[in-house]
Amino acid sequence: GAFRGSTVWLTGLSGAGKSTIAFALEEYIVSKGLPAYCLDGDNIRFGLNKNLGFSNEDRVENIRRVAEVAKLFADAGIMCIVAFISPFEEDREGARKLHEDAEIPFIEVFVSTPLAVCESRDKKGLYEKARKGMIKGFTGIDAPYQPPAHPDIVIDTSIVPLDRSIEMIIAKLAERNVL
Ligand code: GGZ
Repeated sequence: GAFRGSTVWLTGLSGAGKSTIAFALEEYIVSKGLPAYCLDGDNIRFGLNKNLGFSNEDRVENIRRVAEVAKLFADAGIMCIVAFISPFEEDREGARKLHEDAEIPFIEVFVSTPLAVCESRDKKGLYEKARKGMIKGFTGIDAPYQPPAHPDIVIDTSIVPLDRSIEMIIAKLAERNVL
């Protein structure tokens, strides 16, 4: 089918592999000559959302703004790939509804890598700090993560190789006539 803008929404714990999947998907789409752009903490939390921290309230506002920005990118004809923990089901459902009301395709990918695996990776040493109480309110340790009830795709990166996870997302996009 013809390419149209869409949002691919990745949710999961810190260290689950959201960013890795997001950037590999972006690279794949762009290599096909199609427009894609990732939104993540690095380009949102240091700019648009630099007034927000990690309280529940701030995470809700973080995700609300990210959903609005993703909708704008998708409406402009770009595949917007979103990689935030987005721990609350209500907020992800809000993001989905925002897109569906505008008839913009929205695909939720639950990066379900278990906490034990994320914690063993501990790329930035944040889990260790959270366990020691040096970071308060860390997702999965002393702040909640609500798994999606109805994700479009589930990927456990401790089992599924990166190229296979990209194939799964591409197949779903094709099924939705987005690609
Ligand atoms: C969770 C935190 C926290 C707390 C800082 N809890 O591995 P990272 O470093 O790069 O990914 C985490 C990122 C999470 O930001 P999000 O904007 O995705 O979160 S949310 O969707 O809940 O708004 C982690 C780092 O920020 N980080 N403090 N307390 N992750």
